[in-house]
Amino acid sequence: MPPVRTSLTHWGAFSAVVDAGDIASVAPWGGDADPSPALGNLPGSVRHISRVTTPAVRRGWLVDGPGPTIRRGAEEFVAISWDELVKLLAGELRRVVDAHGNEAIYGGSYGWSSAGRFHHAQSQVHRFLNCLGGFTFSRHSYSLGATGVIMPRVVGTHDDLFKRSTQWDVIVENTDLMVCFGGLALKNTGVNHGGTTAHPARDALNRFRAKGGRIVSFSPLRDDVDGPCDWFAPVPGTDVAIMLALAFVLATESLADRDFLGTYCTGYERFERYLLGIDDGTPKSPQWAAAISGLDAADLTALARRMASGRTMVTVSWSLQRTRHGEQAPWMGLTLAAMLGQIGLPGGGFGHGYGSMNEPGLAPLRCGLPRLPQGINPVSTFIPVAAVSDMLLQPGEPFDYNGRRLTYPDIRLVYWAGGNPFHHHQNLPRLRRALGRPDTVVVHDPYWTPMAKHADIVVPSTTFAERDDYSGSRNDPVLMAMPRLTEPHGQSRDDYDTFSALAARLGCGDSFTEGRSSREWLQHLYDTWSATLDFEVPSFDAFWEAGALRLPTDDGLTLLADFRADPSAHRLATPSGRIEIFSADIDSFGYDDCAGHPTWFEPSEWLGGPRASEFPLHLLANQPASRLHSQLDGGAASQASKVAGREPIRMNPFDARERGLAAGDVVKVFNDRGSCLAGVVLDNGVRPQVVQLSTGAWFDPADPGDLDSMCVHGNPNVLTDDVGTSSLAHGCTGAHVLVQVEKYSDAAPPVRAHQPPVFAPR
Ligand SMILES: Nc1nc2c(c(=O)[nH]1)N[C@H]1C(S)=C(S)[C@@H](COP(=O)(O)OP(=O)(O)OC[C@H]3O[C@@H](n4cnc5c(=O)[nH]c(N)nc54)[C@H](O)[C@@H]3O)O[C@H]1N2
Ligand SMILES: Nc1nc2c(c(=O)[nH]1)N[C@H]1C(S)=C(S)[C@@H](COP(=O)(O)OP(=O)(O)OC[C@H]3O[C@@H](n4cnc5c(=O)[nH]c(N)nc54)[C@H](O)[C@@H]3O)O[C@H]1N2
Ligand SMILES: [Mo]
Repeated sequence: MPPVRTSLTHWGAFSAVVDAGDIASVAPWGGDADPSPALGNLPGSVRHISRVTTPAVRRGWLVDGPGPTIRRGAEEFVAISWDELVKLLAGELRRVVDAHGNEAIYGGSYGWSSAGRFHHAQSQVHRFLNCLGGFTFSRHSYSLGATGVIMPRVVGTHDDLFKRSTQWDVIVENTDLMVCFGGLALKNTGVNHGGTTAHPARDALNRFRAKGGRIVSFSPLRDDVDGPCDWFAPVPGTDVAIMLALAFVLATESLADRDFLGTYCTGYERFERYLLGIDDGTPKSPQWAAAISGLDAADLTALARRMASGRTMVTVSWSLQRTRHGEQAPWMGLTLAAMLGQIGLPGGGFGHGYGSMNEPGLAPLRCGLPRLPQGINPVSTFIPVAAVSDMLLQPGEPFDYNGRRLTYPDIRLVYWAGGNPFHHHQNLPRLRRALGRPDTVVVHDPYWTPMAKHADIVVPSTTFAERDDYSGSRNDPVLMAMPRLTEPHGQSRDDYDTFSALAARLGCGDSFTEGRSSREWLQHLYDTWSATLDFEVPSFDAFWEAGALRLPTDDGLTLLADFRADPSAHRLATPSGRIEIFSADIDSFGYDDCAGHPTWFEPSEWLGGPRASEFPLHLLANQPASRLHSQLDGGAASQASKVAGREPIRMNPFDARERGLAAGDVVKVFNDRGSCLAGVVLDNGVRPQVVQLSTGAWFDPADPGDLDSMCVHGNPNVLTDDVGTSSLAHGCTGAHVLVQVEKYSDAAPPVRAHQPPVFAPR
């Protein structure tokens, strides 16, 4: 009988049967009532054909040495030994640091990597580069690029909006109406950063409905809410106009809570002038919003009245801020909730990300977690994370960010461990040009992702299944042991061991390892953490033996309840200490794409604009239901979702008929930036003129030597615009893009995305 062991991923805990060096099958962990279907990608993932099994170097780099080239992604690789790899890579790092300084290394290394506190790849690479003297880093995330800048300015925090959100049980007990902008997509609650051992959202919504709670969903997709709801399908990208119209009804029908606005907020009067159209002559009325959003004005008026008549939670999904002017939707959602006056009351007020991630609605831990210290970065140069191509293409150019004027550094070496820019970044043809600029691109990954194929030096990493670690996530009640399930495949090594060897060769070995093996680090981090706790936990060995440790949580939270109870004792960390409906600071920056109060800006990519005459379909590039991002795209659950081997594109039968398309057809999806193939799925639950193509299909150029090549697999980021949300945050805007779709009548090229690259002899 093969051994059964328990472990964990970002999308859930499981027990695995391990056989012949791989995960043979998995079963969801006992405590999980609603396991993620993405668990189905795990069997076979250790020895998958797409694993990197040897250290490898792009042939041109080996022959010609470092330097800019557009050949990245188009050349053969040469397998080298670990000794050679360490020598070459340490030598190149030394050269770049000596010749150009540490600022010339871009080590932001954005990406989700795997769960596990110690082997977290981004923490490892940051610690390593800090030991080497530092690196240019990145701020914020692709998840919450706009929120991460706007919300601290207007409500004093962004983390607490998720970590200390109003909990599901409080919503079930107290809320009458959830008004959800961007729906409540349960597919997304499968996932939590750092791992998750339970998925309570589905059950909470069932209990909420059973108690008489109602859901209103604004989304172009019916299935963004599972089960009964009042569904409004607006023109994508028009939620701010809709929220303004709801606010307009509250303001003009004496339904706004002026006491709350006066006591807990600042700047409502300034905003109200805009709302009523006093200065610009445009009242933001339901009629005005109806013309923009395609919804019915009377419906919006009725909804505003309904919202004011009971306990209402206004929630805004994260997708709404992953678009141009993405700062406005969460800020306007907060403003609308403030006008209802229920912020800080149980079940009322504002939520951000119910249905975006498992975390919102879950109880936070009453303690911190074991954490690998990353050291101190002596380099202060950074970019907003989604400006990576801008940085590489425009060294020395100034740019605006959050009230500051910054300059892009001159990057010579790009170091990536634990992320996949060909998954996360926009306008991939432009990214490929940007990656042609540095002297050297280094990638650590267990798999031959498109990013690894675009590297000069590829370092084979182990997966979580091939090493000992433990989990930990701030809103998950269980710390789980993640014991090694099987031997490392091929020549793969833990990132920690690679960095230890590089650090030793570069003369900073002791400061990187502090003399500890990875096993000793696990114990050390656990012991250091347990010494900080005000309650007893078992010894490390006892924890490891038990496999799981339940930690105490803060239960029954309502977001901003403290602030409501005593606004002077619990001042918000904003300049006024209150909710800033008007921000004098933002206003003072004078940006033309982010004003001092929430504002409707016409999107650049939307059905109401001139671009739609050429590209008449609005593509939603949302999160995939069958996997986490690009991870394990070759796994069974992800593969089962493909259509004719391509990523599925969902569309309304009406739009398909107009184009002569049937379910199962291969189509070309295109605009002026690029094109990809996809497989048609028909669905009446998709708003007409909208198509949905999730992210995560591995980029697969028909001709790798052509920087503008079509992706034959269906990665929507060949189409998206590489532009920031605004001068304020410069967040990721990948959620929306205008496209055209047509039947692909040629023989569709084979999908080779999960094949390793071609290797050349030395
Ligand atoms: N168009 C569009 N684009 C988007 C989005 C969108 O909505 N629309 N969403 C954005 C969002 S919210 C996000 S968070 C990003 C996600 O973007 P990423 O986080 O970059 O995507 P992942 O596929 O999770 O990449 C993680 C990589 O880490 C590797 N990995 C796993 N374990 C290890 C390890 O131990 N060591 C090393 N070295 N590597 C490891 C995996 O194999 C994988 O290649 O995408 C963004 N991009
Ligand atoms: N299964 C799975 N779950 C995931 C992830 C994954 O890769 N797979 N990724 C995780 C990560 S890193 C993140 S950051 C979160 C992201 O969480 P979100 O950003 O909230 O997720 P999305 O799926 O991109 O978008 C949610 C829904 O918003 C709707 N929507 C998009 N644009 C608009 C709009 O303009 N108006 C309205 N009203 N609705 C709109 C879309 O129909 C979409 O299905 O998801 C997390 N959860
Ligand atoms: Mo994300």
